[in-house]
This record gives sequence, C-alpha cells and structure tokens, in this order.
Amino acid sequence: MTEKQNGWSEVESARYRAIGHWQGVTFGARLRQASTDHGDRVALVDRDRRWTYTDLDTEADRVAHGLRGLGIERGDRVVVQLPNCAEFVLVWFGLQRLGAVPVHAMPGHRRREVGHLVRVSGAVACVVPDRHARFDHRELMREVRAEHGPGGSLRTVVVVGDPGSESGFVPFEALRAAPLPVPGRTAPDALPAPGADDGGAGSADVALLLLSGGTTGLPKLIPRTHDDYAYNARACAEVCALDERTVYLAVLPVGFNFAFACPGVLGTLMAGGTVVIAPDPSPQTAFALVEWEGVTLTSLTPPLVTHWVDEAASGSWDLGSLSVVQVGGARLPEEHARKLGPALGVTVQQVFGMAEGLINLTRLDDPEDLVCATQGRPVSPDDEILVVDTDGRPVPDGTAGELLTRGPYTLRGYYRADEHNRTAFTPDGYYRTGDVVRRLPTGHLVVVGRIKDQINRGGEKVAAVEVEEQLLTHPAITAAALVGVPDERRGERTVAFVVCDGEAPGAREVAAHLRERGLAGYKSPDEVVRVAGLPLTAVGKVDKAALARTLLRP
Ligand code: J2J
Repeated sequence: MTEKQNGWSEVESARYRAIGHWQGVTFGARLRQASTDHGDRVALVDRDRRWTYTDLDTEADRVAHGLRGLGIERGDRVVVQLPNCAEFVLVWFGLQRLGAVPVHAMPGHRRREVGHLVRVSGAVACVVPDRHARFDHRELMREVRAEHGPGGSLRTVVVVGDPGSESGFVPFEALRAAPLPVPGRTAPDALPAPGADDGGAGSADVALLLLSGGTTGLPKLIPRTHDDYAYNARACAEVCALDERTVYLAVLPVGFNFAFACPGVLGTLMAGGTVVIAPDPSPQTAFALVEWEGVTLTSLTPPLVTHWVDEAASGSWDLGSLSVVQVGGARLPEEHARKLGPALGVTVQQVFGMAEGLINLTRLDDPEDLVCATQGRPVSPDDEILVVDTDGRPVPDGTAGELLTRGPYTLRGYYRADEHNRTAFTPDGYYRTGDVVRRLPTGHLVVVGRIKDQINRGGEKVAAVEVEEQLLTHPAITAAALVGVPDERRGERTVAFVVCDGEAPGAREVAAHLRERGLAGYKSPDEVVRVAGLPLTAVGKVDKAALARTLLRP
C-alpha cells in the first residue's frame, strides 16, 4: 500500500464518485468552505476557549505555516499523540491544510507503540502534550528520538504546553505564532492546500493513518483517504440527523475513530455544528458541559454507561439538551441499553464500528428491541456485508458467522503490510473483520463473538500475541497465553496464564516489567495465573477456551 494506491478498483472508484459518496474534496478545502458557510458560528470549545469556523480556518493556516517552517511537507507523516484538547483539532487541520498525514496515536501509548508508529509510518515529527495523566510525554519523546532521531526519520517534536529544557523540542505556541505570509489569512496559493481548488486531485490521497486494534505482534496502520473518511463522517452524520444546531461532546479520546468521525468531531464540523471537548470522561465533567454548552449528542464506551446512569440518578443535573447518546466499541449488555435511555432522557444508539471502516448504527427511529438488542446496521447502502462459515460460505440470516465487508469507506489494505494483507482480505477485497455476527432480516447485526485473538477490555483492544511476546521477555516466564475472561465492568478482562521457571511474578511485577519494556499500561494483564503447562487443542494450538474455563471452577 502506498499513498496513491489505496486499493479500490477504477470501476468502484468511478462508481463511488458518480453516486456522490466520494466528493473530491480534501479536508483542508472542506474547512475553508465551512468558514465561508458558517463563519461566525462556534466550531470548537475547550473549557474557556472558543473558535468560530473562521477562527479555526485561520488557525489551520497558522499551524500549517508553522509546520512548514519546521520543514514538514505535503505527504509527510506526523504522529499526533494528544489527549482531549482543542490542539488536537488545530494540529489535525493544520496538517490537512499542508497535505501532511496525521497518525492517530492514543494518549496511553508508550515507547513501544509510539516507536512502532514512527518506524512504520516513517514519521518526520511527533506532536505530544508536556504531561498527561501523571506521565511526562517529553521523557517518552527523548527515548523515541534517541531511537528514531538522526539517521531515522524523526526530526521534530512539537510539545503542547511546556517543552522543557530539551533542545529541539518546539512549543506549539511558537509554531502557531509564526507570522503568516499574508496577515490574518493566507492566500490560497501561499500554502500548498491539497487539491483545494482543482476539482479533486488529492482527495484520493491518504488523509490520515488510524491504528488497528490489532491481532498481531505489532499494531497495523490503516490508511484513510480524504474521500473515504469524509464519506464515513457524513454518512454517520446523516443517520444521526446532525445540523448546525448539533453540539457534540467529545468524551472518548478524540483520536479514536468513534469520537472523531462516527460522526463525532468531523461529522459535526461538516454539518456546521459545535464540538465541545471534555477533558475527562467522568459524568460530572460531562454533565456540567452538557448544562453549560447545551450538548445534544455524545458517544460512550459500555463501561462508562453505568457511571453515567448512576450520576444522572442523583438528580442534580439538567440534561434536557442531550438528545442522543451513542454507545459502542464493545458489546453493550442489553439491560444497560434499556436503562440508559430513560435514565438520561435520551435516544440510545448502538455503534458497532471499526477503524478499518464499516460502521453500523441503530437508527434513531428503530423500535426499542432493535436498539437494545442489536449493534445496528451499516450506515451506507453500498456497504457490502457477507456472513460466512469457516469455509467462507455465506450462512443464512440468523446464523452466526464471520463478518466480511467491503465498501466505499472500508480499507483495502493496511499501510506497508503486504504480507498481512494477503490474509486479512479475501481475493475480491472483503476485509475479514474477525467478528462473529448474526444478521437479522432487517439488516441489523448482533455481535455474538469473535475469532480474532484480540481481547476487548470495554472498548480497549489488546492483541493477545503482542502481550504474550512481551511476557516471554520476563526472565521467569517460559510460556504465556493471554486470555479474555468475562468481567462485570469491562465486559472482558485480561488474564495471563504463565508457565514459570522458579518463582512466578505477580500481576504488579508483570505490569512493571511490561512498562519497562515500553508497553502501554492498558495492555498489562489484569490477573496473572501460574500453570504447570499450557493445554493444547487437537491441532496443537494453545487451548485458550480451556484456560478460561479453569477460572470458572471453584
Ligand atoms: C461489540 N464489539 C464491538 C460493539 C466495536 C465506532 C465504534 C467502535 C469503534 C471501534 C470504531 C462493537 N459491540 N458495539 O472505530 O468508529 C469491536 C469489534 C470490532 C472492533 C473494532 C468506531 N464496536 N467492537 O471499536 O478499531 O470487534 O474500533 O471489530 O477500536 O471493536 O475496534 P476499533
């Protein structure tokens, strides 16, 4: 996969353009247009800071200009690892205006993940906060730079906040303070706005790289084009009936595909609405913002739902403006779905999506049973769905099988991963999701399981293989299997079954070891269980189901 070959055939591409799914407009150009259409409306709110559409457009120019001053050019990849703050959006549009490609890292990622993202993408720069969640990202950047700096691709680190004493770290404020070539607003030709005015060149280019939840040793990068990603956001925005009155509260990390484009930040901005950034996902913070800003829509993962329901029951909040709450990323238990609507006085929408593309939503007017007991149906009439048995043959509706999909916004290949791509897709371009679903006659999907070796900790994805490889670097561990087991709060938690030589390490020691190895904290096993040996299946694979069952016995 290169930037140009995004994998769709000429025939499909022509069709998606003809139908109007792909509009031939880059995100840089879209923001310029939004500033014309919605100029004085408030686009973005972060605590006491506000940007109108015109402000946001000007800010994108400033940031683009500052980034270009650092030598960042069209097509360059830039890892953006920012927590929920307006700067994420400013940097993102600055990069778009320049034609550079943001790589969405999660705030919890550490040396191993960020280093991997830099290496695979060949990123020339990283944008990070100074500190977040009691962690110093400048420290992390020092380590990443030592590995990927001179000689490697990484040249520049931009810090939102205090860059510290490290030489060569650029404060974000300095970046945006550089004088524009034309004061106030850049003339279109002063910056290489990608494809802004030329009827489409550039819109088929990769606009951003998302991170896959992963099933292999290291996470894969997902190329999303301007055309496909804008359609993703717009199709979701249409299902959610977004318009200029929409006030979207970003509670989940904004870099997460769900909060960014389903419809999230991008869908709201494309509809002329207002995006409000929540600095943390607690219901107290969120409900205060709902009251102050008149929030109409937000999105949550299932573990947050019970906290939100409990806090709403306190009766101390006026949530009258809130009309729709989306829940997705992991399976929402039906009884939680049934409680959420009445507790918050909202319409619930289940979301079954993936950074790779396909998004399923329950519709706002679906009957309660569909809303509470299904994970929605595809947002696009051109999403193609197959539910197949282990031989790849389609199964009848109502029967469980693996979900395969292709369509106008689902990837055709991971970035620079030719070998993996050979098995991740069928020969005719369907993405093998690894999810096991049942399709109802209405087209709604019910997620009943998965065949991929990934654990879903309430929306946080953990690739078992990645953690197992790291567990084996512990001196006492000679074999390891990471297994997901049912958990009241998160749906699933991770248990590491380890075979040891000598004394077995406890969960805390294992966590410290994995942290030392540079692995994100959420990937540390919730529990460590010593076993004499790992049971095998008939074909010689580790029998994870048997391991999980051992925990159920008294
Ligand atoms: C069960 N499993 C689900 C659901 C995702 C919107 C919403 C979620 C994601 C996301 C996203 C699920 N019930 N409601 O990107 O835009 C599991 C499936 C899926 C995987 C994708 C979005 N919603 N899942 O979670 O790329 O296993 O995206 O294949 O992180 O999460 O994970 P991810």
